[in-house]
Amino acid sequence: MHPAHVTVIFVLGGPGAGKGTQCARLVAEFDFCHLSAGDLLRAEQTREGSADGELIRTCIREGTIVPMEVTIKLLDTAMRAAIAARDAASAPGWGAGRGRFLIDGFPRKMDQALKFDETVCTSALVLYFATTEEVLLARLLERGKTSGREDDNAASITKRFRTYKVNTMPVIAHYAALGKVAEVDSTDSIEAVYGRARAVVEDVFA
Ligand code: UP5
Ligand code: MG
Repeated sequence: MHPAHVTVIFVLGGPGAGKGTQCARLVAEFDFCHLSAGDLLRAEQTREGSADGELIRTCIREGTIVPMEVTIKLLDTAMRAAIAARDAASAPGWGAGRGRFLIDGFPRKMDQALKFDETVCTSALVLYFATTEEVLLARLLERGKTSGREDDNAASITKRFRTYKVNTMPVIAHYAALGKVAEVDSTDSIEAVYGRARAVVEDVFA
């Protein structure tokens, strides 16, 4: 996709940092299409006839990263479908002729970052939600009481934290070196964090 037609913001941060929560708030106020890589993978996992269901289930439970070809194809397809649906609508919504995407929880490994930049499009910004592991753990265990997510348990959470440190933090460092990272402290209340996130987004699209 040509960068002239699409604007992508990657939304990163540790497991439970509030990526999904803040993206939901941002799309309610700004013109964006929100795509969560984790949600797309969970939908593919349960899709009838999917060849990757078992692989995805195992990776998510083990907190490891699904091979990039699977995730990039899901994202690319979802982006194209969203643009087509928007263009077909009688009153086009988000993006005003330009595809604007919040891509949540991706890329979480350098190979994915480089491949996406090369084959889909480059990102304008990385919105990075940062907080401590203690805060992340408390949020995930609390959510695990009702979420039904197979990875919201102590054993999977430990593995997710390790993968995040080993694979995803270098991605954030890579984009920081390119001057693309806006870091937002996500320790405070949802409302307070949103105030900071919206200021970043407003700045980009002012
Ligand atoms: N909450 C949120 N913000 C709060 C705040 N400020 N104060 C108090 N509570 C707050 O929030 C988590 C919980 O915290 C919620 O209960 C919320 O109410 C509360 P949420 O917004 O869901 O956080 P988020 O960062 O989205 O957490 P999530 O668990 O979704 O992050 P992960 O990055 O772990 O999960 P994701 O779905 O992205 O990926 C899951 C797995 O898929 C990965 O582990 C991996 O195996 C696989 N995957 C890939 O292989 N490749 C990919 O590219 C992407 C995923
Ligand atoms: Mg999420």
